[in-house]
Amino acid sequence: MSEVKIIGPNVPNMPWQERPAGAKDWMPVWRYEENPVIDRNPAEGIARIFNSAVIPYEGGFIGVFRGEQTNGIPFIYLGRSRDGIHWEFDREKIAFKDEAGNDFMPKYAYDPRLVKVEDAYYIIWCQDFYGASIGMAKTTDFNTFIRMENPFIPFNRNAVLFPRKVNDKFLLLSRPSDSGHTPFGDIFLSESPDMVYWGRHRHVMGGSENWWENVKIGGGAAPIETSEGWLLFYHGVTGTCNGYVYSIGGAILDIDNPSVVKYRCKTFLLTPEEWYEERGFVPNVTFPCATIHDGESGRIAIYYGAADTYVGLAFTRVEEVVKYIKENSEVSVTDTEIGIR
Ligand code: BMA
Repeated sequence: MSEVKIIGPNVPNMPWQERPAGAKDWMPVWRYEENPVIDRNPAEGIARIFNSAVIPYEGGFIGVFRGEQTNGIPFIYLGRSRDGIHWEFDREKIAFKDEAGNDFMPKYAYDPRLVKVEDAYYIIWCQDFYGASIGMAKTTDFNTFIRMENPFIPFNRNAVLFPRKVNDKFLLLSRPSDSGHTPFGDIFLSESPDMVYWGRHRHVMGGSENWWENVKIGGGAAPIETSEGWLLFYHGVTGTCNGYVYSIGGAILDIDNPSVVKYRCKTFLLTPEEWYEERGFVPNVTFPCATIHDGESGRIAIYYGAADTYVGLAFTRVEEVVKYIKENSEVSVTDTEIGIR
């Protein structure tokens, strides 16, 4: 039995593959051998699906997918799967309504996260609100999707909701940005009593002196509650003469004060190496948006966008990844302080 525990439900049918023989055993994360799990042109009118989020639902899995339409504009599509690996997508994009039941579609929508909090499922994504900003919607049945008030003014991206209230408040990580490809960016935490009014903002962490994440970072998958704190998979970006490179990093946030970083891995956990990560619409991108995890076994499946073209799947065990993050932890003053000035 694992000493580090995931605090959360059991999902015994989650996708899983043991570390393949020969995979680098000094790294705690390994790739699914059949990657990518979603290929190009996955459905009529959609050229690419990537940067997408999935969740266990009714004995199987459901997800919200960034579908790049053949006109180049991204929207969110619903997908369903029995095994978390083979997906079927709705023909039409998700039809968002406002609270009065009128149609309320964003101009575009990308990088969705999907998080169950209490009795509802929340979708959080990036959309136009007079500039790139965060959109939110709520569903209880995956038939009706109600758009909620935009939590922040522009510019902001990479919003990630915590799966439960902390100190009786909903918590959201986000990354204030600019209107372009943003050559900077730290992760901040905001709290809300009602998912409408967000405030008491705290700095969580910024880029580090380690080069793989020295340009900017952003939230990835919804934090996983563990006996060591909130396990966060995030993306870290470096700049090269050929553009940005997006890798996956790991940190552990204090369970009651998640703006305090307890451990932060100085190395990436996964970086573009395979053809589907290095070659695509935007080369050299691994962009985590979700995990599925099993409390009983400690297994974690990480869903990540690859090269802005595919969806990849990687695996780890909570004990292994937490040990690696702790053993390779390097935290700065701005990581460990409460984050208010
Ligand atoms: C970011 C976002 C992501 C994308 C990444 C790499 O700014 O737009 O959707 O995966 O760039 O292109």
